[in-house]
Amino acid sequence: MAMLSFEPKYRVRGGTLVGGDLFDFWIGPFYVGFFGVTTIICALLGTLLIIYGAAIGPTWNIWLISINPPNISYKLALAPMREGGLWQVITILATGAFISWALREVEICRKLGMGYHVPVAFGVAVLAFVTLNIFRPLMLGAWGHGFPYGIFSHLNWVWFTGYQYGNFHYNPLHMVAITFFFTTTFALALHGGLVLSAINPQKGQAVKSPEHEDTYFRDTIGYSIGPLGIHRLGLFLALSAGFWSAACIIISGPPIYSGSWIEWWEFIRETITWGGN
Ligand code: UQ2
Repeated sequence: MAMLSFEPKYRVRGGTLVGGDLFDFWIGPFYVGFFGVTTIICALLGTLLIIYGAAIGPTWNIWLISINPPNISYKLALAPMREGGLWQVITILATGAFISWALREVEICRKLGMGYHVPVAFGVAVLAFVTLNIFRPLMLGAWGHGFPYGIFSHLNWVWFTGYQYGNFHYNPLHMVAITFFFTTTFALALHGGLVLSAINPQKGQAVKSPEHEDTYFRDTIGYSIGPLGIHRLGLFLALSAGFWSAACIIISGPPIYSGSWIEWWEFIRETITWGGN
């Protein structure tokens, strides 16, 4: 079915989680819904506050603008607007916008009778953000542990946080996360390459079938995961990258681990005798 006739056919009432029929309409191609309204409100307000924060800050240099969290000494209290309060409000609005967006995706899935894979996937990205700026600061007892909203400033935060734990690349779950990121790009390169090689042939050549794709990999490595399987694998790899990223930063800090990740590996020398010292 052509897209132009498909869309009106499926623009039907229902599937909403909140608000019944009240926000059950489209603006142009965009479904609105209750969560479309909350997304716009949170995103617009948050963006305006970022611009306000830039306006009362020292620079309009796009690389240097930064909305900073409160000083650690404010602990988990609300800070004055100019001293991290803006960051706190913007963090709440950002989280509100992300969760609203995810729930709008859920409503669209329900409308179309589809699975919830896309909102679940987006939810893992939201989890990573919430872990960094809400869960971990809560665990450490101060909003000041969140990262600043700025281009260079967030890079400096990552640098600083990494060095606080010696060398973050020695964090075992950071290693797991990176391995998933690399494997994700590897799988997408294989998949993108395979699909283009089969269905985008030279002029005059026939489009090849999924059987060709399976056979290509059976001929090369004796195994094909299949045209459905590769997408299951891809989603698993990508979600795992996000999940273990959240896990590796949540274990960095009290009450879990506050030493150097380099020294963490000493447990192997201490618990296993390799016949030496
Ligand atoms: C495949 C298949 C696809 C694919 C790809 C494979 C026909 C169109 C890429 C091959 C993938 C394999 C063997 C898994 C590789 C494992 C890791 C961890 C990267 O078989 O089916 O469908 O796109």
